Amino acid sequence: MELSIKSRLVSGEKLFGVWAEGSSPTNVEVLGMAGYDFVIIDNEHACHSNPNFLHLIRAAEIREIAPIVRVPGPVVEDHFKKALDMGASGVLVPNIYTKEDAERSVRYSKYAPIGNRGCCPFLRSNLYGTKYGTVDYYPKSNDEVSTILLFETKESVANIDDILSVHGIDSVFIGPVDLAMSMGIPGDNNNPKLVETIRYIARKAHEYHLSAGMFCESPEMLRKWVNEVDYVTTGYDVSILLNAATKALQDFKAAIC
Ligand code: 3PY
Ligand code: MG
Repeated sequence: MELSIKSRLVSGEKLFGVWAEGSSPTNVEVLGMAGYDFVIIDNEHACHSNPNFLHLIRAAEIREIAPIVRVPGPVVEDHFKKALDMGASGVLVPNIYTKEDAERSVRYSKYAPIGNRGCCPFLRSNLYGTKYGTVDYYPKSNDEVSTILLFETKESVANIDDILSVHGIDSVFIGPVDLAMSMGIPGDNNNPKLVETIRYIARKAHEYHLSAGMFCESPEMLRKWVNEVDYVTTGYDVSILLNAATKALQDFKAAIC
């Protein structure tokens, strides 16, 4: 990993991220140029194939935007290994329900003694052996890689103390979309039950000295949560392109009216 957001999160810096749902490295490069701190390459909902997300990680590095990969879930070790070995600076793990899910996430993303990630120092993540050598690479990787758990099920909220006491987790990310669905109130962003639950997750994260991030749909949504969360994602590459393209077309059409 070339770029780490871990120490920046610990220092309380407010960070802004964006999702890569499209599979274009150029999109990632441009998002870096726009000044985002991190990009989440979505391997849960989007359709990146493994060799392609290597290109997205490279594009992120060129523009110094930290590449985080959202793996499909906490169960399959291979998903973590491929993303991190290619040089992702962290993993976002969705569909967390239990303490076992958190333990697996740490086991697959951190080297011993914290986890049990399969070892090889000659990976791209260590610039093929040249970045930290063959001994220092493992502790350095553990220092730099962010293991971020996505709280988006009511079960994860019920088990929050068990989950957050697992050593090796770096951060909590709140997913209001699935969380609302899991609570039986899909799409109801202002529902007091959802609002209270989000507040509770952020408070708990801070109680465990972890940073709390959140998916924000709009600046208005961020205004509501700015005092409770430390970092946010602000949209998708594809929706940013769609909105800008729609507006540009409208503006040009307006010029000939
Ligand atoms: C959700 O809100 O469910 C997400 O996965 C996005 O953060
Ligand atoms: Mg989700």
